[in-house]
This record gives sequence, structure tokens and C-alpha cells, in this order.
Amino acid sequence: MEFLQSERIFNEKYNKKFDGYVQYGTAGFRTKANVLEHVLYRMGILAVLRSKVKNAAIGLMITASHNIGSDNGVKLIDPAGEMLEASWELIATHLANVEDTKLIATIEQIIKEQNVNISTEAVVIIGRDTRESSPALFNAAVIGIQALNGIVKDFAVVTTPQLHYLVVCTNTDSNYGSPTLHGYYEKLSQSFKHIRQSKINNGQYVAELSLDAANGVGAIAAKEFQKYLGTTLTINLYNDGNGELNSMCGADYVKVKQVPPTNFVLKPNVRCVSIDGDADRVIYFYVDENNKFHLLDGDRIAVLVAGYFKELLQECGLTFQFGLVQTAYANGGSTNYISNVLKIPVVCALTGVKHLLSKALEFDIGIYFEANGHGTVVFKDTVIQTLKDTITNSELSTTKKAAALRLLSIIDVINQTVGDAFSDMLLVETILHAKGWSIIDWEKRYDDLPNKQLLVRVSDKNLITTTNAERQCVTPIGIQEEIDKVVSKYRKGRSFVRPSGTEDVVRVYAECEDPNDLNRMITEVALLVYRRAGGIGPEPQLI
Ligand code: G16
Repeated sequence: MEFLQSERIFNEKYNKKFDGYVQYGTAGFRTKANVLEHVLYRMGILAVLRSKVKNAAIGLMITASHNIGSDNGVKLIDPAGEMLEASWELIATHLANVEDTKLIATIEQIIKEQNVNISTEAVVIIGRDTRESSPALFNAAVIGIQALNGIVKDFAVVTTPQLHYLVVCTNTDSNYGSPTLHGYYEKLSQSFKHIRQSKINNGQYVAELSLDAANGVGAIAAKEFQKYLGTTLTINLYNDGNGELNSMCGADYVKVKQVPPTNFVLKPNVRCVSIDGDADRVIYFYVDENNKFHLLDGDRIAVLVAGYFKELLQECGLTFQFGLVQTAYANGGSTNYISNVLKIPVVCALTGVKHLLSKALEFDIGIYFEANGHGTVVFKDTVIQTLKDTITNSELSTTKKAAALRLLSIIDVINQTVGDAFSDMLLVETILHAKGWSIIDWEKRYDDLPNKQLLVRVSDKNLITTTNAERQCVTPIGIQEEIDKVVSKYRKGRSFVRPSGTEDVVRVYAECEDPNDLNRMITEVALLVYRRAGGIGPEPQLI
């Protein structure tokens, strides 16, 4: 093919120097940064092909999010700001692993099989996080894009959700917002400030919080947001980029360890927020007068949003198909509250926002949240149109119209393209402010079951396979029966294991009624994984 000039594609600098297999996982390729250059180069090429197929701009984000600083990764973002289509994940994995000598033939094959129109202009919107390895990986991706004459739109250092936002704005002729970082900050902060004008009595709510930015790119975004928000919300920033990325700080650390981050000033009952390394996850926490730690994770955020939206919809007198999507990690306490108290349909999806999103899109209003704080809300166009019609309907009461207007304004605070730590934080702040709630008032809605997570290192994590939205193990044969036997000993016990799609580990989750049983229960399950799936390093010990 003339389009593929071999002298441009063969680039010794980006030859494959790593023999191991890399896989497009939960959120793209993620592994040690020093083995990724050829992958980035090839993903630059793939992004051009994808852009030609979709006849739209494609996003390419360089980040390893919550992983340690020496890791890095890349993910492609489809035209509507969603994660790369699943069938292309397989193509990406294949392209990343082929030998250099087969690179051109593989590209030719993709062009043929996917009916790529090579004369279509290709645009790739590219961004990266603050990792030391990101600039070199960025260069590799750009050279890959240019090897196929793609146009690079470089947004330099951005959060992952900002890149998703930029992609959707570019592809919708700015209908969703202006495709600039200024447009992003302006859209979210203006709507946030606008909604707050209408509430005078703030009850227990205080417009100030402490934010742990994981020493990642979110620290830059937090400082920018503060400029746009002014005095509407004061953000006291910690782990602002001067320390080690995701090291004893950030949303993943705080959620999994259930402790406050390091380098953080804690004051009793003050609302605290942790985001992760690329600012797509958020969780809340506080310590009480007795210095006891309290976590308000993604489940709590989902419940807060669902409860508030339900109230507003009732006030508007509107009925929509309204549902919530969780994963196996959702605390049983939250699922019970959503189903039995809020009476909102709740479904369970596989880990990874792409899986939650596809289920959320089945509802008119779909709220999806992973317990780790990754999620957002999506609205069908018909919902937005109905709300607009309600506002202008002179036959309806002022109360109904006001509630519809409020819901419509809140939609503008939400980054619907993907979970966004800042957008989600502003949404939580909007609701707490509207209800006049402190973080303690918010927490009182329901009780979480005591829960814990552990990591088990094994020789091949893919020996563990699962079914039923990851709640049951298929292999190693017989392990599920053994897990069931352990779980049956504990009241309200539940446990599952699954291979991580972002780290080389097996994750173990457990919850039960009595906190004193928790360590024993999870250690027993972790031990089963260790023994049945080729554990490496020391055996899990009861702590
Ligand atoms: C990514 C995904 C999340 C997922 C998390 C952990 O988050 O976007 O949906 O929950 O990885 O996945 P796993 O358990 O498969 O390792 P992030 O924030 O790291 O991009």
C-alpha cells in the first residue's frame, strides 16, 4: 500500500525491545514505563486508523492513573469521549505484540479488515499525566501518529477526564462545551457557582474542604479550579505534586487501606477528599473527635446522587427510567439501601467504567459508580428535552419548573463523558450544599458492612477466571466451592477474587457483619488464591 511508506513506519528507535506480552486491560496498556515505548509508537499508528474509521478525532491519553510512579500506560478514547470499543482492544493488543517484521503487514490487515478509508483525515488529541516517563512516551506516540500523516492536537499535561472532555467537544462542534482547557474549567465551575446562588441557608454545610491530590496531575487542576471557583469553595490542597506520586496518598490508597493519606492536616469532622493520579476517581473521608477514620467512597457518592435526583424528579413530577450501576466491590450496605430504601433499580457490571457505562446507557438517567470512586451520571437527550419543556410549560407550577431547572443546571456540572474526580466532587458539594448537610449528615444515611481488600501476587494472574460479574470464580476448578465454604462461616459474609486489569496481582474483596471476623475471613480466601493459583512471595498471614 502506497499509504504505508515503510521507511516512515520502520523506526529503529521504536523497535520492540521487550519480549513479554502486553495486554489492553481494564483501562488500556499499563505496565513498567521502560517497556512501553514501542507500544506508544504503535498506539499512535492505531489511533490514526481508528480516527479514519470513525471519521472523527480520537483521544490518546498517557497515564497509569493509580499505579506507582515507575509504571505508565496508554489508552485510546473513542469519538464520544467513551473508552475504546472492545473489539479494537483486541486489535490494539495484537498490534502491540507483533514482531517488528510483521508491523506493516499487520497495519495492512487492520486497514483491510476494518475498511479504513486511508484518504480520510485523521486527528489524534493527545495528553499526558505528570509522570517522569510521560514526555518520552508522548514523543513515541507523536512519531507513530505522524508516520501515518495523522494530525496531532497536543494538550500537554491534562487529567484523563479533561482529555475525554476535549475529545467529545471537538467531535460535537463545541455543542458539549468549548474544546479547550479554559472551556472545561469554565463550564464546570460556572454551572457550579450558578446553582449555589439560589440557596441562602446552608445548614451544616461549610464551603471549604481539604484535598489530597496524590501528587499527580490533579494538583494542577485543583489550583486552576480554585481560580475559577473563587470564594465559592475553598480547597486546601495537600500532596500537591511535590511528593512521590500515589505513594501513601491518593484515592486508591485511602480507599484500599482505609486510612488518611500522608502529608495531610486532619481536623475533626472536616470534609476531606482524595483523588487519584490522573484525577478520574474521587472519594471523601473524615476523622471524628476520637480520631476515628470514616470513608465515604464511590458507593456513598452514588447513593447521595441517586437520592437527590429521585427527590428532584418527584418535585418535577417526571418519571424516567432511572437506575444505578455498581460492581462486585459495592458494599452490601449500599446495594441494600438503594434497592430497599431508595427503591431504585440497581445492576452489577464488570470492573472498568466501560462496562458500567454500557449498562448505565440502558436507563434514561443512569448513575454508575465503582466503590473506588470512579463514575458519573449519563442522561439521554430525551431527558434533557423533557426538562427544557417542563421549564417553559406555563401550565406547570413554579415548584415543578424550579426543580426541573435545578436538575438541568446540575447536568452541566457533570462530566458525562467519563468519571471525573473534580466534576464528581462539585456534584457532591452541590448536593451537600442544597441539603445543608455536613459530611456526618451524609454518612448517616446507611451503614456500610465492614470490608477489606487484599492483593495476592501469583505467577500468572490469568489462572483466575470469573463469571457472574466477577462474583464467582470459574478456575482454578473447585476454588469457588472452597471460597463459599469460608464465606458461609461469617454472618452477612461475601467475598470474591479477580485478576486486576491494571496491575500484576489478584484482588481479594471481603465483607461481613462483624469487624472482628474480617481479617480472618479475607486471609482464608487470600490463602486459597495463593495456594491454588501459584502464589509468589510470602503466604498471606493473619494480621
Ligand atoms: C482503572 C479503571 C477502573 C478500575 C480500576 C481498577 O482505574 O478505569 O474502572 O476500577 O482501574 O481496575 P483493576 O481492578 O482491574 O486493576 P484507574 O483509576 O486506575 O484508571
